[in-house]
Amino acid sequence: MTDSNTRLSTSSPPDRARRRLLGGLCALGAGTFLTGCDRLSESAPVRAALSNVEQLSYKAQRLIASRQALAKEFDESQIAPVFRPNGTTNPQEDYYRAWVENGFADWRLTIDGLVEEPMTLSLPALREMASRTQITRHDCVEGWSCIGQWTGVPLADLLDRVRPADTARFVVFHCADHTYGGTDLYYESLDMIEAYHPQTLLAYDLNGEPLPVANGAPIRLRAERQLGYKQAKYVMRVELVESFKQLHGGKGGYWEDRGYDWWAGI
Ligand SMILES: Nc1nc2c(c(=O)[nH]1)N[C@H]1C(S)=C(S)[C@@H](COP(=O)(O)O)O[C@H]1N2
Ligand SMILES: [Mo]
Repeated sequence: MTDSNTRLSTSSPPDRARRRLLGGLCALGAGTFLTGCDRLSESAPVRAALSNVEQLSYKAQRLIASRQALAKEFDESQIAPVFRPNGTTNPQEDYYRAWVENGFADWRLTIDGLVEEPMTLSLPALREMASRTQITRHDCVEGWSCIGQWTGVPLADLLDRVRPADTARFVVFHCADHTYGGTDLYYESLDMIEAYHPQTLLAYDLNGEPLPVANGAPIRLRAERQLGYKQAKYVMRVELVESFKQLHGGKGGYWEDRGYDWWAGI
């Protein structure tokens, strides 16, 4: 927990997302307004327009700030004895069975798509990176909740390493499992603000132990301000995209393709 506290004050990942977004807003402002001369800016209609812009950017800031709010974190005494598994709990795909058999020794995470430096990382390489630990409540739309402690790599740190292209707007998580034996692989997606949020992790430990197969071994996404179906398990590949229209059903997630909302904010 000390780790997570210091991390928050030192590397402040939300600032990175904020800078990206404010950078965009400022660029817009610069092109439109900073060309005018002082005299022009004193005229009443221009002053009104400028003040509207100020209000707009204030609202945008408020919006960004609220999107950076932290999900509630809990006390160790509140951790559930067993973290209830749901959806796929034991993937039967041959490649997955083989990974389980050799303790994920030849498992690799791929990060690619719209990035300057695509990467593949082993589990030990992920574990060597700076980590964050958080105790949070998972809320499934089926009407149950569960509190667990997650440890993993902040997604922001991984994104910093691969350097997203300016065109990247979403981060897609491709999973190893075909849910309920169907033909579609599970997948999910987040926008860049959610991806850079300090509580968004690729988690490898649950309650201080390696993540069990039932809960998504070897790594699963934790995006703590989103509902359960966003918390992709068995993540194999992280892909940065401009749009998810071309993927699977085009709605940005396995359950979204089946009618759930893409925005699953709690
Ligand atoms: N790969 C994959 N991820 C998934 C699912 C799944 O079936 N496959 N189910 C989702 C749903 S609906 C929930 S509530 C959570 C359950 O996570 P848990 O098994 O750790 O409780 O995982 C989500 N992520
Ligand atoms: Mo769920």
